[in-house]
This record gives sequence, structure tokens and C-alpha cells, in this order.
Amino acid sequence: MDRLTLKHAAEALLRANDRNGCTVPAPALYPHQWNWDSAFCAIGWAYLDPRRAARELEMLLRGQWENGMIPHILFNPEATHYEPNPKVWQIDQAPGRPQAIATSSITQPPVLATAARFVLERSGGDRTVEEILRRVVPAADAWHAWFLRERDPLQQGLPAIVHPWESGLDNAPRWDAALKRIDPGEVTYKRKDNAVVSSEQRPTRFDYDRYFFLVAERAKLSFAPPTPSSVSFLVQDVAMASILCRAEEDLHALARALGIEVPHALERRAKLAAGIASLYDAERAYYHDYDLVGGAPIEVEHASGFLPLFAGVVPLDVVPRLLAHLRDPNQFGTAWPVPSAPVDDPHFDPRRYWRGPSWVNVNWMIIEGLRRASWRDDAARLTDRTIELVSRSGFREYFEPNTGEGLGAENFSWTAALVLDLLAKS
Ligand code: 9WN
Repeated sequence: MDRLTLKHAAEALLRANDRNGCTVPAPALYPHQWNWDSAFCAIGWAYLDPRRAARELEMLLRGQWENGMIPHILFNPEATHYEPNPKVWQIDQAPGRPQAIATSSITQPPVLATAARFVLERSGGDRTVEEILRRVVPAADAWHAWFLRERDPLQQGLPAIVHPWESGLDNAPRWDAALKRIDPGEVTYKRKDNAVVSSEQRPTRFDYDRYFFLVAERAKLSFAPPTPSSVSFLVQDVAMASILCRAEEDLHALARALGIEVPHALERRAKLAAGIASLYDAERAYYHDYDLVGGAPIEVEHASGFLPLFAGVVPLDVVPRLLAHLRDPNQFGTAWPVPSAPVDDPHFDPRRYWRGPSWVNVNWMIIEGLRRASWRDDAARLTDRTIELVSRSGFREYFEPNTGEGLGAENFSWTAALVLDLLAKS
């Protein structure tokens, strides 16, 4: 597919996946509104229709809890082909849940403010866009504050996740050891994903047993803020911290452009930057997550370890050391980068979800990070490779990093949305 055809196909895909103002990630597999998917989609919509882009973001606010959390899924009551369904989350008794819409009880990486800033900057001063984004600012501010108030039990500037689904990089090998500690007992649940995508490309039963166990645990604990001794899984996730850190900067800039005060965004950003710095392992030249329940760093590499670049917090002398991992063919330098897990990891599985395949959203964040660190050639190379990958294999959910074969869901929205941005910048 040439670039113009690719652009038109990406635009058509976004329009086809539009459901009354929110873009479903992939109609056959994910029929609801997902949090970070919507933010990535808004970045694509900004090229077609900035008002529609702003609306996508505003739709996320419908799901906000009183404590500020914006959940990872906002359910569409008409769609029944996804599990876990709303009932499994048991939020009917949750204090401060939204009344008008069913949601999950966990969150996802906060790309909202970053996308909102992006949309504003491409809206050419459109008043309607500004009005909508004015409503997004306080909501994003409250969500960001929640991360450091309720999810940072040791007050280290490092938001912790209570479920692998919160990371958005669900079955990454870096969660394996923490999940192994959990004995889920007899959990009964349904899966519908394997009817759409071959099970060799999806998380295993080991993972799903624990995913459902952890969903039930949230309800059992009345959705209370987690501590290392109260929950089974609690991990300081370097990608979550990096995306939030970047989002604080974008929230500050967005609010300033709209003439609104967000007095704590930069203060929170500084705390997060210090937290991320503490996760740097100088010996291995890598950023690692930290397991709060196990009380130890997680020394497993993953593409998520490059996301401090996206936050702009990697010291100048560390950037080339990270790039060495990125370029090394035995690690992340595959033919169709960036593999989610490095080739030399014994758990590397080039066809299974977040355990090896390349994903366009991760590439996009790494490209942004390389650009801001002024590694323009590497950014340009990765941009070209990503565009080429999608033009050969289509708008798939993820891609085999050696052969470029498309895997997972078809008609995947964020692949299309972010390709529009990559095309515009290439
Ligand atoms: C669980 C929608 C979501 C993405 C996640 C991706 C996948 C869900 C699933 O799909 O997760 O949230 O059922 O596997 O891992 O990043 O937001 O596209």
C-alpha cells in the first residue's frame, strides 16, 4: 500500500470503528470504550476532525469515579461479546462509582492529557474544541492526583498497579514472578477472546486465572487503596510512571493554553521524575519495575523500559546506553522493531501478545521519546519501519517482530490512528 492509500485506509478505519463518539479498539474483539485506546485514537482523529477528537476524550469522563480514577473500560450495554462483562467487576456497591455507566474497577495508563494537548494544538483555535477540553482539564487533574494519593503507598513518586491489565501491557514477562506467587484456587470464568484470535497469540490460562482472581479481589477489598500487605499484586510500573510524568507536563501546557490553573501538575511531575530515576539500574543500563509485595526490583527487560524517554527524564549520558539495547539485534533490534520483549529473554515469544510482538503504540511513544532526546535519525528510522510494517501487514493489533506478520485483532483502531500521526511527521 502506498502512503496516500494507507492514510485513506486509516481514516476509513477510524470512521468505521466510531460508535457515537467513541472509537472501539477492534469491533470483533473489544466492543467497549478502552481508556488509553481512546486517547491514542484522539491523536488520529485530530487529523480528520479535531472536534470529534475532543469528543472522544470527553466520552472518557463519563466513567470517572468520585476519587478521580478514570477506569480502563467503559462498557457499552449493547455489546455482549467481551469477558469479563460488567457484572464480574461487581462495582454496584463501590463508593463513588459513576451512576450512569458501568465500568471496570481499575485504570490504565493516563494518555488523556497528552492527547488533549495534541488535539488543542491541531485545532486551529476552534472554540468548540476549546470548550470541550476545558472540561477535560479538571478531570485529568483529579485523575493524576489520584495516582499519587491512592496508588503510591510508600510516597515514592511511583504509581503502583493492582492488576496487569492496568499496565496496558498485560501479559508482559515482567509480571510473571509476581503472578506466580498468587494461588487463585478454583476460579470460574468465561473467555471469549480465543474465539476471535488464536490462543497462541493471547494470554495463557495461567494469566487469565490470575486476572479474574485479581478482579474479584478488588471487590472483596471494597476497592480500597492498596497497600503491599493488603493485596496480592502491587507493582511500581515504570511505564505507568513515565506516561503519567509526561501527562503532567502536557496537562500543565494544555491548562496554560486554555487559561486554567492546575497548580500541582508540575510538582507531581517532579515527584514522578525522581521516582523514575530511582528505578534506573546503572549496572544493566535499564529501567526496572519494582514489586512492592515481593519487596524487590523486577529485573526483567521489556520495551516499557524505554518509556522514560517519552517522559523526557532520561539523563543525557543514559540515552545512548538505552539506545544500545534498542539497536542490538539480540535484544530489541529485530527486523520489525520494537519487540515488546527482548529476543534474548528466555520468555520471548514472538507471536504472543506483550511477550514479543511489536505494537504501534509502544513504537509511537518511543519515537516521541527519541525525538525529544534529539536522536532524530533513530526516530526517523523507527517511524519509517513502523509505517512500512503497517502498510505491508494491515491495521493489526500487533506484529511478529522478525517476519512482520500481522497478529491479534484486525481493524485495530490505535494502529490506524497513530499511523496517521507517523505519516504526518515522516
Ligand atoms: C484487557 C483494548 C485493550 C488494550 C490493552 C490490551 C488489551 C484487554 C484484553 O486490549 O487488553 O484490558 O482483553 O486483552 O492489552 O492494552 O487497551 O485494545
